[in-house]
Amino acid sequence: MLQPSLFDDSALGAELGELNALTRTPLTQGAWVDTAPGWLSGSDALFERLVDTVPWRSERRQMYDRVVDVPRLVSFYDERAPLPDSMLVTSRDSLSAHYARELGEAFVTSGLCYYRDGHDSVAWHGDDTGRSRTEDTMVAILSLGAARSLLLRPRGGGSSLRFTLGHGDLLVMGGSCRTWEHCVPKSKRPTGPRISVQFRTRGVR
Ligand SMILES: O=C(O)CCC(=O)C(=O)O
Repeated sequence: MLQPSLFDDSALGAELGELNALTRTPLTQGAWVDTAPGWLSGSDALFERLVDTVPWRSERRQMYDRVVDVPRLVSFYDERAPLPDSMLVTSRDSLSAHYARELGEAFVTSGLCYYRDGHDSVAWHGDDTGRSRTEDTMVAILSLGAARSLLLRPRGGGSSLRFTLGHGDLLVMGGSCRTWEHCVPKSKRPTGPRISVQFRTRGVR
């Protein structure tokens, strides 16, 4: 059950903030992250709609040399698939317009992950399937619902950076982000549900 954010006023409808106020944090090897806390205000109603309307399925994922169950639900919309909510279209198009010059192409696919509670998680991994294995790209993550930690570390280990993401927060990984890995660890504290929406470019997973 989602505890609404004190700052969420879904009754007024969801509204996107300015992307000009993004904070960029340079990482190593030409990777970086942009963050915009509360980018989508009034997002709790969108969270509830997505819980009900998205065709969630369980996930198996290649982790090094094994395929393992991932404790979270997922749904993937390729570039031809209609998105389940017009607010996702608005968010994706706004990100595409903002990053057009730097990225050189649009965000076209949407991957949704549903962490039902603190037991759900995803282990360290990189988004390195397809073109992102060798090319610089961007992955924009819009977080809805309860806040969870997203950790980033250089591929192969090193100290990690922690971002706490929920209730409309935006985080964009860019540059050589393939040289970094990320994870959402389990939480021992009682934790509400979170949905992560990842917008990617063509041929990137
Ligand atoms: O939950 C998140 O925001 C991270 C999603 C993620 O790591 C992925 O699916 O690649």
